[in-house]
Amino acid sequence: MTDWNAAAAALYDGEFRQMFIDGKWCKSRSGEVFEARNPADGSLLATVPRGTSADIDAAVAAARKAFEGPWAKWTPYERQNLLLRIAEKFEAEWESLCLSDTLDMGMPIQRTLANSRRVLGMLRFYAGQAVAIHGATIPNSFPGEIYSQTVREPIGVVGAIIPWNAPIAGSIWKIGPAIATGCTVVLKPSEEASLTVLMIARLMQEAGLPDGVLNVVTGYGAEAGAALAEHPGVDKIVFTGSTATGQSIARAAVGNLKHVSLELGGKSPVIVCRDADIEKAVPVAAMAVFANSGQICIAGSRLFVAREIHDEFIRRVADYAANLRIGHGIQEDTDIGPIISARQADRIAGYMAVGPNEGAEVLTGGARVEGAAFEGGHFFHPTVFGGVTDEMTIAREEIFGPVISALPFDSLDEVVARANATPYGLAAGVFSTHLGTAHKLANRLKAGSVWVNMYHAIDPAVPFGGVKMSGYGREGGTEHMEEYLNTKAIWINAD
Ligand code: TXE
Repeated sequence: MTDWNAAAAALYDGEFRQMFIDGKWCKSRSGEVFEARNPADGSLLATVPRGTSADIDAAVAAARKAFEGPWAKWTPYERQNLLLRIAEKFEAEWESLCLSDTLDMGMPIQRTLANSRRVLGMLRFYAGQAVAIHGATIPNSFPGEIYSQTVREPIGVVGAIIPWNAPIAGSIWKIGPAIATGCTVVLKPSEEASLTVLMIARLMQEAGLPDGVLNVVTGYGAEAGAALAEHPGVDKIVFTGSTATGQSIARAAVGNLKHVSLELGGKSPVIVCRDADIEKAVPVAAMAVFANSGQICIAGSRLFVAREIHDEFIRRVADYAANLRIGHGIQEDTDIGPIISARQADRIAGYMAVGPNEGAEVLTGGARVEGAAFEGGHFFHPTVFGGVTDEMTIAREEIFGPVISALPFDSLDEVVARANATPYGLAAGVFSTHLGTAHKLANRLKAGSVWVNMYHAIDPAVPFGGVKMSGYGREGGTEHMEEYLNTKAIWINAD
């Protein structure tokens, strides 16, 4: 059994960690640094370079040089092998990677460990895709011996900007398809969670990733992130984060008309019909929000429950919430870890205050967790609000914390209209034992993913992404490769 405390002490001890450009580990051009702190107790883990536009320039130049250099000559089979070697390396170092995430961004260690199936599966899925990319020979309308065919080409230098709430999966989702297709990457992790991404770069380098194919520039959004989004040497931006930042990235990308994929926020509905299997639905509906302390883009934060079963159902969800164990992510029995930062905690506290002010009733939680064991961190009791109406702030805005708004409904038409009445469209959940009802709802909900009698399922082979202001583009599935490829038509006159 792993002694996580001993492993944590050996992993980070406040030292300086360099960033990664052109296969070399380096400081920022300015020499500035910023601190990476453990959100569970505020302790210093490491300092990292505060990259700015000068570092982004160097990273983009390295990515371009690699894209046009020997990397372009790698066969799909060589890229496939590299991805498989990276997967092996990750598997061997999996506990360290997960521990790094837990220390740097607070996710309970049991949850990071459990993500392995998906992340290792992603790398192996992309390895399969690397050798499956191909064009077509297309019959045309020209007389004579004129042939037309398509070839798929890598889009070029990809700028990737990721948030702090899932650094391992978040970075592999951006880097994996780039390696599969032959692109190169400049990755800007969140300033709240850089350390695991740097570890990922080191493991990839050890697995044989050529210089310049992946570059990691640590730094702040307004400095390094904005410089990457507007850089004329970048062909595509892939971004996961808030809708507001996604809008600013899309604006910045207009300069050289770079391609853009955005995975943004949500206010996802979970609909519990009167014929739902309540026993099974309660824990799933609760964890649809409380997993990762509510810091997940797909959090099913609007819980619509058929009026006949509403009171009973939300009482059970509240009981379930009250029994979740809150603690440091490093403790193996923790269900609810810390919130990433004081800024995010203040946001959540604001919503917990605004709920009752607008007339919602606190059924459980509704406050920060106090006590010596929680000092230096930001912890909240999982919270369920009853008596919520659609107009309330807590029912409209993404909270990104452990907060459920329970809303009764009377008919399917009504709940579909209310569930869809949001600018977002990332995900939705349906609980029903009636096949027809489940199908009708799944078809009519405006969301990139709909889960029936389950939630949170994400798989390497299944496309994931949003509609409306939750963004565009898909990650996962063969669609994901399309995001990193251009199609070229080649005509041949054989006459
Ligand atoms: O997100 P940001 P933040 C939502 C959630 C959360 C809110 C704020 O509601 O409460 O966003 O979180 C970089 N140009 N989500 O501030 O700002 C930034 O450095 C280029 C939903 O963490 O979107 C980081 O690397 N880049 C979400 C990344 O963008 C910029 C996950 C995300 O930061 C930039 C996280 C700029 N101008 C938050 N400004 C989800 N969809 O999963 C910032 N960044």
